[in-house]
Amino acid sequence: MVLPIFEPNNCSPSSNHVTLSETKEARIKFSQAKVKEILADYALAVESREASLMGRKEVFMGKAKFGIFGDGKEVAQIAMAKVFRQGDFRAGYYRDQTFMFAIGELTVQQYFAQLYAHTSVEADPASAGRLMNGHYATRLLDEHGKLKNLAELKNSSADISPTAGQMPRLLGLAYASKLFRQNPALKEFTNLSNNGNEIAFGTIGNASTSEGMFFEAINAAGVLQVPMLTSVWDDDYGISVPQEFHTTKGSISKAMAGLQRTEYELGCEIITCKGWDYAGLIEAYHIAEKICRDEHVPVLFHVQEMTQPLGHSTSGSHERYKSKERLAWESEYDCIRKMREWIINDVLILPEEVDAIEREAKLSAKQAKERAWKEFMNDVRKDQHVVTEILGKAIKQSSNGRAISNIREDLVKAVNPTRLETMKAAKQTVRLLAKETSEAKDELHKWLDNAALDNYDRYSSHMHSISDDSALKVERIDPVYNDSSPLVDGREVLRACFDAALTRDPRVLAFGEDVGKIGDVNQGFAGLQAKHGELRVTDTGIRECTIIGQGIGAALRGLKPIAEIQYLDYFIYALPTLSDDLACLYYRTKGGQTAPLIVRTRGHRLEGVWHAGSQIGMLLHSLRGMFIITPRNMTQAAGFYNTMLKSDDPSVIIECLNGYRLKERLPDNIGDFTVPLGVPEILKEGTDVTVVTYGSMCRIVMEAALSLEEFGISCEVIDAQTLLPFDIHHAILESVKKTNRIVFADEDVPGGASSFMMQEVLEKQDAYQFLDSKPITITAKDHRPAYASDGDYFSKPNPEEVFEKVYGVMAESNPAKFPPL
Ligand SMILES: Cc1ncc(C[n+]2csc(CCOP(=O)(O)OP(=O)(O)O)c2C)c(N)n1
Ligand SMILES: [Mg+2]
Repeated sequence: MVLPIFEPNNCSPSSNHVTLSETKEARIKFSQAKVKEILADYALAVESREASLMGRKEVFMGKAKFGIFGDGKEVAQIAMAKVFRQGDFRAGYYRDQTFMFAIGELTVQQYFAQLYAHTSVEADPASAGRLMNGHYATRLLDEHGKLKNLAELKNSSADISPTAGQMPRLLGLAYASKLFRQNPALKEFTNLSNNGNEIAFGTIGNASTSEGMFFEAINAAGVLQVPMLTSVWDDDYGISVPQEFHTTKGSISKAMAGLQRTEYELGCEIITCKGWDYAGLIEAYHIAEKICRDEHVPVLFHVQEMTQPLGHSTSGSHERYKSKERLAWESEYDCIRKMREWIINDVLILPEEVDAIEREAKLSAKQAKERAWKEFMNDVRKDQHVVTEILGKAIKQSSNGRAISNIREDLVKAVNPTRLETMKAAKQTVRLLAKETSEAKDELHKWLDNAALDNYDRYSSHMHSISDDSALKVERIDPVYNDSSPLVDGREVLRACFDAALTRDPRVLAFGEDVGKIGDVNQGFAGLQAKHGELRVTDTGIRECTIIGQGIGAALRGLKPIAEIQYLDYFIYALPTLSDDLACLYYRTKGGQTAPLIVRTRGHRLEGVWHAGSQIGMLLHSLRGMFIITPRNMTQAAGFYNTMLKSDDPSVIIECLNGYRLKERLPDNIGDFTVPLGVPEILKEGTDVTVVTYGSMCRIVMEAALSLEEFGISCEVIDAQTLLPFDIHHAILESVKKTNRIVFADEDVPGGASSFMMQEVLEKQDAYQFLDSKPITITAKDHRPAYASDGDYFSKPNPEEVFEKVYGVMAESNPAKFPPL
């Protein structure tokens, strides 16, 4: 038997659907307390709508750059908030203001502070002015960067703009509940979970359900059986594009009907409801909550017949693309209008009383908006006042007084001043004062120095953890060996490291394709599922994007996941979530949230186009905010895993695909030793030329260096070890001071990571001034490697090529000693 799709009986009656316990007649017998609650809900809906209306006006008046609002979605969000409890998490999108108000995690004042881009955590706790309006988040970390007691809080993970980008993370937030409920060793972490009772609430627009991430996440939730309650706010449009272009059968609940659980098969529950039906929504959300929270069954909650009275955003009007009929329908079915009618007709409240509630709600929104603007302006004007005063002095003290006076006048005249106007005025004045000395000039320079620090903090800080658990603060612990330390396959070094981590800390877990039963395709986890259980070492479907999301959500909730992407070549499927969500999480919340996920993968070289990837430049360009770690062997990799497991920063660790069977000595302290980030290792000392490389290329370069030695060329070979961060103490500069020549070698495309390293060393470390020869890069060809050993040899740098290129550098500087080969 197929369990029917739930529809509350006054939403869309159908004889097939489950009838709910209460009839409409029963529901309208309201207690006094209930009436109070209904009226408070109505007031909130009206206040939120007013915030949207005023927000739009603020943009049109030039007080904010852009606005996107939650109008037309208010009532459903109030209903959803009723079943959102302490410990629960939200992963949603830009329409959710009313929900955030309703759970008490956003004030109208904070809402406007974000609209204005007020760069203060107190004013805009979600993003400190870094994100455009409508991007919500609660602060999960305290001021020291430590996780708060999440089980006691109502939590929202931090929104991103790419539509459906919240879905992978949502899966992970729900997955954590399953782990907390089913793994007895996690019961002690009462600050993280109450026995896994937490629901992960997702919201997504109807059009965005077309994204692959949506389907991937919903399917995975059905497979995993996790408490993920995904609401689709369906207003029939995605900006200007109507439903028929988005969804098969014009309805996401119809399209997903095959996921519906049955008496005999696990699956998802699917519930539909109308966005204007307050009572129906409340009832339906209670049903959804029970299924999700108690049974850990994922629920897809399709809210239909929503409207968007103000149009998509401030970027254009919806009259351009909605028909007159549609606009008339939207006006009639506006959820606030419908709720008002229901309150008057069914709850029997007098229209005058409802009017009074509306007036009060609107006034409250207006006052909050005004407070937000006042505080924002006070903040911005502080600097404006200081600079106008200094410029005033400069006018008197400078021979360029007239020009400075013009600059000052423009600054004073600015109606809604921004920081950039003040900065521009200061910098233009500094130029005019360049040839003079004066008190005003000194003051202006002092102000500029301080402003640089303040603006760094406002706009560029918090790329990485600043807590005591920052990966950059993990100190080196050397590996320890004894005379009988065994020589084993590299994979066994890793396996021992993972075993120790799983034994040491119940929060550690690993998952990915083939990670569970066979212990990954290279057996780094061999036997560890049998030892530690299926919840700790786990197979997943082939779904790279949501493997990462699973990790992000679990890490946000205080666990220590290692999420595996089987090959670096398949990283591209995971990249959107890594780049848009994980890498910028700490930055976009200004330290409010972190997801210390370790992404494990393997790359560099083995066989063929899709099993020998080294797209490191791609990672460097898209994953700022994460650490990118490229160990040359499995011992270094193990040390880096130990480092990252101690930290609260996210990272990617790229193991050498061709290194698992090479012999390495197993350290006695396999679970304890650590390798610090950003500290290169000199693999071979030399005096003629410095060769900087990393990963699998270390062995190739070493082989070439030994051959070069025979020809009288002394190479200093340096393993960068980590690319982000890169050589934080400038060890490579010291080497260049000695050799005066430098070569960067790797397996990425020309202009990829080798160029990154070159910029780091020549520009950032200023090594250019010590060079006697042209700096060069040795890279793979422009294409990915062709198949088989010859394909590898002719596509990627080989020892002979490294020999010839380095020899060429020496030949150029001393042709007599090093004649052409
Ligand atoms: C990946 C991605 N593609 C395109 C956009 C631009 N965009 C922003 S909102 C939107 C429409 C979304 O419609 P829907 O999901 O129905 O949500 P609604 O705005 O209607 O609530 C688009 C195309 C985006 N933000 N992200
Ligand atoms: Mg829509």
